[in-house]
Amino acid sequence: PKAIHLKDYAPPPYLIDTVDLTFDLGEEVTRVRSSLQLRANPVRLPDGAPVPLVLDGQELKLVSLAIDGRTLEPAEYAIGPESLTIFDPPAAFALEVETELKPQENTSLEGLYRTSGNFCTQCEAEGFRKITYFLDRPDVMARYRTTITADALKYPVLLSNGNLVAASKMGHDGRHTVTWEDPFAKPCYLFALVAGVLVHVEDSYVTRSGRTVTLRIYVEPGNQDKCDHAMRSLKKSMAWDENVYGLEYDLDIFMIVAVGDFNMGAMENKGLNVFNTKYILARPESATDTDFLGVEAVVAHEYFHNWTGNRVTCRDWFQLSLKEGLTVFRDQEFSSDLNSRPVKRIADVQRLRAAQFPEDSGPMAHPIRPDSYIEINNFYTTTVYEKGAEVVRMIHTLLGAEGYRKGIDLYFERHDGQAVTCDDFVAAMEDATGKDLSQFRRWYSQAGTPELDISGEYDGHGRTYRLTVRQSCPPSPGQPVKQPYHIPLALGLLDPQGADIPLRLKTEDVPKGTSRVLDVTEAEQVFEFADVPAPPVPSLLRGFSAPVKLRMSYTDDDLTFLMANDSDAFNRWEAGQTLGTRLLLGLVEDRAAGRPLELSRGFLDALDKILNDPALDHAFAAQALTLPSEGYLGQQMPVIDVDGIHEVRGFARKAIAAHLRDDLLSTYRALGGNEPFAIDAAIGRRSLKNLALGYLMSLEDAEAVELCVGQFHNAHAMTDVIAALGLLNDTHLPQRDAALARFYETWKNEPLVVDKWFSIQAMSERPETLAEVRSLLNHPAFEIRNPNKVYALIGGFAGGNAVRFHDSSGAGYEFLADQVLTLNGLNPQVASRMVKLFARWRKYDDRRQAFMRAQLERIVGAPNLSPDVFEIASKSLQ
Ligand code: BAL
Ligand code: ZN
Repeated sequence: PKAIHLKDYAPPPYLIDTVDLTFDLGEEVTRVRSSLQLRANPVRLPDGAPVPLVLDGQELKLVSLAIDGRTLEPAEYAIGPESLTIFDPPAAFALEVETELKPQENTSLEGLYRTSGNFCTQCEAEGFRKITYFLDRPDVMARYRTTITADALKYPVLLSNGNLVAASKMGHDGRHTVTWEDPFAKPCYLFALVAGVLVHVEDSYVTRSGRTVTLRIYVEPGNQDKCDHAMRSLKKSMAWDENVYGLEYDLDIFMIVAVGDFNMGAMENKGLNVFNTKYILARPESATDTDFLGVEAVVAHEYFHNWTGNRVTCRDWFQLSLKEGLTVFRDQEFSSDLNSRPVKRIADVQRLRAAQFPEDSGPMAHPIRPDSYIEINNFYTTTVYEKGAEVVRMIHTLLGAEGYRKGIDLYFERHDGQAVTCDDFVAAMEDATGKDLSQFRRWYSQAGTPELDISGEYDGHGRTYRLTVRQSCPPSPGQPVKQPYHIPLALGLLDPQGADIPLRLKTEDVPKGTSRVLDVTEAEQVFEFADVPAPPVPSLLRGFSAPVKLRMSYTDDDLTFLMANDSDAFNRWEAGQTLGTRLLLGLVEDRAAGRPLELSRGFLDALDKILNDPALDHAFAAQALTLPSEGYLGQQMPVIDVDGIHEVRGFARKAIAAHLRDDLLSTYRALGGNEPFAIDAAIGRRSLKNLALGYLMSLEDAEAVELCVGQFHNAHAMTDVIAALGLLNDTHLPQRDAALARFYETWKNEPLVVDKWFSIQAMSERPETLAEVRSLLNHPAFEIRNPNKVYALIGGFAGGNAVRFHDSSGAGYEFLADQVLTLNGLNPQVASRMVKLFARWRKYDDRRQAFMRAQLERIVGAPNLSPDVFEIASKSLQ
């Protein structure tokens, strides 16, 4: 497979103005007729000189080909494995292409495929070429008209983008036909078609300018009662986008279809979003609070794409973060406005650190705008998405809300209906505000997580405080040396009483607030504050104002002080995590050196204060009482001590539980009411209650077990049931197997709940887990063709169970490689996600490295490797 480079971008030689598609859906063969109106691109070919037209196409059978009504002779075109070339087309012409495909054999879930007997499409990034020959690139934008003909009984619902313009009744042949028309030009990756037996729930929304939009969510029969939350989330998204961004929906109908087989979370096709059921279906009995928040965020994300992605799209796939980073930032802000802002920020930063930081320091590190790729599907990464969102957030921080909004308005004024670049976005931000973002652009071109080293010095005579800020960024593949970034450093200074000090730089006449953003632009920079009455404790990178690693020589007392006093809630949490990380890593060393383990009294007291602070938001308290994850701890070590981290973290949990047992019990009892479900403060109560139960269960005493088993049997909300089941799942108690059996029996007809059942078992810390996971592969409910099942069982084990996956026997690695090779032949996108779990192999000890390397080599040497898997496995070995 060959790499594609950003530097080689050239505009398309031909443009397509209109696309008229006719689908004849069949059980054996589906026939697609495509009529395209094409013309030479004047930008590319100013003299109109003829060049061959090369259309993309994969796994298609060409039936007929005509230009302006004339069937082409075989000498006039050539078919390659992935293309159709027409040697000498006119400057403007109508092209008719007829192809046949077999969606029922399509297990890749790209292009047109079957799910639960229905037809469905996924075209981003390059799936449209599996439907018909086309210029499958996002800078070719056309208006689409889609006609679908199918058996009226098997496929009563026929959907495509835009507005329904014609529908026939069932004919004598038992078939019916509909036509959809999308008035907005779009790239082909936003095309969608759905056909099958579906029911829908309907609502409507009146836009700010008074237009009524029909809203429909289509699901398989039996799921209608699980759509309320998604529909409410959609309406909230529509209102939020009007209020915060001034953006209104633009078609008469907005449709969502939820399908059970889907590689991604969801897809923003124009007017016809297709969703993984996981992000639509939610009822309190069968979905957790996390699921509810996920539905809200993903519904919003896809809806927001209507402007950031669809109306203004990407020129090429290197610009993916243009739409994804921006849209993730938008959905994060939406969720923050609807729920608790600090708790959301903590969750987003945890996610960034858990997935993006490792990616950014490993073999797959790439800038948010990559320079090259072999398979674009491999670049739907946490870097492009989550770090991309952080980059947009930093622009928001540097420009302020008002400046940012001016930039957004200019971006749409300039680029509505266009396919543009990340640079166009930044230029709009600059031009609207006058802010120079030239150095800031390095965030788009440099990979790796920058590091900030900060030290502070207080001068009592001069009442000044000097902060020295040094920045650096480690090398990443292809980028040995990095230039300094423009980093917004939000900070405050706390006086000995814990109050914020007014902040005046020595160069300023008056203080500018008590929390402010400094522009860090140099490799080393000094900021000197005046009128500082006593040695302060600095609160740095407030709200995690930049995606960097911060090093500051805080004492344990400083951190405890910040935990208790910082006016920035994120940094209160962060101080606890920093202290917890420091203590746990110290214990890992103690264990390795054979020293006895002991958890610091000061830390226990600080946790005690949090647990017993009645003023604290419950959800925030639960976050603050959670120890840094095993994955995060591992990232801080030069060689990850998997077993040491697992054991020490378990030890610390027990020590905390023993110290706080009575308070944990009373917290549990106070919050443990089996209250009716609501998506509000009850989420926080449940998370703190289940955190308390988790600590208590680490002691495995009879009282805790009784509470846990009782909760499992009696709880109404799935959040509580799953929390209890997850805790039992790590034990060898007889109640464990009984609970798992009962859970399956209760929920065996709900695939999304069965996914939870698989993933819980895959993540058990019990030594038997790998054997159990192997046998679950043969469970009747497991289906390797279904991505959600793979993510739950195989992904749950290899990605969510460090201590068992990295078992020193290497058996976990062999298991994962076996699954990757099976999936490679079925669904390369899913296989590639799984092989990524090997990417960090160099972070482990020699023995584990050797085992993982051997499995990667085995994968790279396997026959018929997809470009998806090849790219990840080979880059991991480099
Ligand atoms: N565009 C792919 C799915 C998403 O990011 O919304
Ligand atoms: Zn997206």
